[in-house]
Amino acid sequence: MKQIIGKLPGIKISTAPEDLICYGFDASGIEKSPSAVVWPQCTEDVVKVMKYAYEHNIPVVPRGAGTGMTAGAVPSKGAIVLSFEKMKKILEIDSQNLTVLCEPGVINGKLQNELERTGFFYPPDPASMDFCTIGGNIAENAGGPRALKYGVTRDYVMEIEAVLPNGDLITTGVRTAKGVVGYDVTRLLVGSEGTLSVFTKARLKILPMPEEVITLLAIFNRLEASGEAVSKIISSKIIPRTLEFMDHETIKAVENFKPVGLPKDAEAILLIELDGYPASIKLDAEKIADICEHFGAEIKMAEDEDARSKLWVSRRAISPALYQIKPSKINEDIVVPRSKVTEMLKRLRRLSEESGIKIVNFGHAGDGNIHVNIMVDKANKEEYAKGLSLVERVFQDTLSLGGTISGEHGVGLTKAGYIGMELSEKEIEIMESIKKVFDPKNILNPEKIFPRKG
Ligand code: 2HG
Ligand code: ZN
Repeated sequence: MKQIIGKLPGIKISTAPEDLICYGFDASGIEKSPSAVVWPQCTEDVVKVMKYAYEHNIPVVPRGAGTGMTAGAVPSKGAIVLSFEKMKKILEIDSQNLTVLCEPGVINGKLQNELERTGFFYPPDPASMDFCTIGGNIAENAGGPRALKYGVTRDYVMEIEAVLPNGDLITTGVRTAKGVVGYDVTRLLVGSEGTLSVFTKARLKILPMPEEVITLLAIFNRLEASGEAVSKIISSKIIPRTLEFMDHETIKAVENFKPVGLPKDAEAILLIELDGYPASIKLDAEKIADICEHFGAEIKMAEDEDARSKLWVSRRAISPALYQIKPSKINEDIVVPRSKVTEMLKRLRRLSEESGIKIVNFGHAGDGNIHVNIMVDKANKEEYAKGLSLVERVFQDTLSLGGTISGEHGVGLTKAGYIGMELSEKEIEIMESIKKVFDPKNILNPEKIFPRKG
C-alpha cells in the first residue's frame, strides 16, 4: 500500500508498522492490520480519499475510537483505515433550535461537558462515553444507560453530511423538528456500521438539563428478585432514566477493579436513576424503593454528586473489569421484552451450570438489554470452542422469548454469522440490495454485517 503515499497531497497518511498495529483492533479483541492509516482533517479530505479508494478498488474502514464490541472497525484485508481523530470540532450549539452540529471525531463525553456548560445535554451515554466518538456512536446506533427514558442515538440524529463510496457528498435529513419528504435515509445511515457512507458532520438533537437527579442502589440477595423488581417498576408506569443491573460476579469483579463500596456478597444490584422536577422524582423514587423492598432489597441513596459519580465510574468500568475473571470474553448484548428478563436470567444460569462455563451478566435491565459475557480463555482451545458453542444457545433462547440478538453493539464481524437466526432471507436480501446501491464495488467496510457467502 506504499503506493498511496504521495497520492493524496496535504493529507496525513501512515504505513508505519506501529500505526498499523494501533489501528487494527477494537474492543472485540479481534486484530487485523490495515494497509494504511489516513487522518482526514475536513470533508474535502474524505472526498479525496474515497475517490482514490474507489478508483483503485481499495477497501476503506472508517474508525472512531475503536471502542466497538463487534469488530465493526477492525480492518478487512488490504484496507485503509480512515481515522477521525482530527475531525473533532463542535461546530455550533444552537440553543434556539435545540441542536448541536459536530464533526464525527468529537468524543461523546466532551460533547456532554460542553453542552452542560450551556444547560443542555445529549442523552445517548454509552459506557465508553469518555473515549467513544459521535461518528462511531452514529455508525453503531449506540445506546447507554439513559436509553431507558430517552432512547438511543437514532432518536437524536437529525442531519448527516456523508461521503458515498465513490466520493459523492450528500446531506440527509432535516434541521427542523419534523420532516417527512421521501424515505428516511438518515435513519438508514444510523446503525449502518460504516458500510454505506462515511460521516463528516452530524446535527444532533439536544435537551435542556433536568432540574434534579436522584440515584438509588437496590441490593438483592436473590437474582430473580432483581428481575422481578425491574418488571414491576416498569409496569407501575414509572420510567426512571436508568435501571441498570449487575449480577454477583459482575459486582465482585468491578468492586475489585475500582472499589467504591459495592456489596460484594449481593446476588444482584440495580442502579436506578430518576431525573426531572424535585417533587415528582422524589415521589417516584419512594415508589421504586417500596417495590424493591417488597422484593427483599436493601435500598441506598447516593447522598451527593461525589457518591453518584463514584457509582457511575464503577458501572462504566464493568467491561474492562471482567477480564480479571478470564483473559477473554465472548461478549453479547441480547435484548428480551422487559417482562422476560427474569426468565432469561434463569436460562442463562442453567446454561452456565450445564456447560461449566462462567456466564456473567449485567446491563440495561430496564430495556431488557442484558450484556451476556461468556468468560473463557482463548488460549484454551477446548474452552473457547465450548464458549462459542453457547452463543447460538443464548440467541435461540433470546429469540424464543421475543427478543433480538443485538441491542446496541451491532453485528460487525462477530455476529455476522448469526443474523439469519433473526432476519428472514428476504430481509437480508433487501439489506444487501441497499448496500449495493450505496456501494456497488463493496469497498466500504466490507465483510461486516452480512454472513460470508460460500
Ligand atoms: C456497557 O453497557 C457496554 O457497559 C459494554 O455496552 C458491554 O462489555 C459489555 O458487555
Ligand atoms: Zn451497554
